[in-house]
Amino acid sequence: MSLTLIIGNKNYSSWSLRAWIAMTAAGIAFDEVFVPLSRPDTKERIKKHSPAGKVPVLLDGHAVVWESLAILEHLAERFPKAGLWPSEPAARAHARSIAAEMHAGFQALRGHCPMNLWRPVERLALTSEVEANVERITEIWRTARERFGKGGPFLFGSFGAADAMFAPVATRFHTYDIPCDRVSRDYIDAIHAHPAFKTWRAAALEETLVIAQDEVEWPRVKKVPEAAA
Ligand SMILES: N[C@@H](CCC(=O)N[C@@H](CS)C(=O)NCC(=O)O)C(=O)O
Repeated sequence: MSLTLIIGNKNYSSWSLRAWIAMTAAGIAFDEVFVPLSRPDTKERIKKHSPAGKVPVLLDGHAVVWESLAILEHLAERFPKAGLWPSEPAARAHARSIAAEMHAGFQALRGHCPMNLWRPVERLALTSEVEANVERITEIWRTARERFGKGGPFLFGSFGAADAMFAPVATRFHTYDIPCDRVSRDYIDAIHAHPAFKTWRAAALEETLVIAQDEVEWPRVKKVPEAAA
């Protein structure tokens, strides 16, 4: 049975990136359907697939799965050998906890520093609420790397569902030049060096659709020249 993933703009859609990178990194084959976000017909087009009207949406035969975390759980169940969650129970419990914490939180960072892969790296002043998010996120990354990350550069060693949840967060740290510790910076670099992320980013840089609310310097749109990417 073939899988189809409905996604939004690669430059901006952080939730779409989560499902896409989990599938791509795990070598799960799927077809991709792009629905441009922030258009008059966006909701209607997504609602043809999912009642929630948000991307990502995974179509798997008769199953329709929405909400990025539910998609990751569905994939982990459907492709047990993909290793989306760590095999060791304590590590797996920890991975699920931080993935859920990400899914439910960090609104200040998400609102202040929208994912915007074509914006040149430039420091942005942060609010105290965003700084509190940064503190907690870097604590999450350091703890996972120190306790469970010995087998590779990702939170639990090899790339998995928890990394998929935090990948867009890592791009925000990079894009807005958010100061952080060495362990966190190495993790951010590992996400950026992952082949699946590079593929997504290259496609994002080719997009032309602009979403004003995600451009923090609006009406100026700062876009890195592709050659310099
Ligand atoms: N909690 C959802 C969030 C999904 C979400 O907010 N997606 C945005 C794009 S990144 C969206 O579909 N926006 C379209 C709209 O609200 O019309 C998840 O985890 O998938």
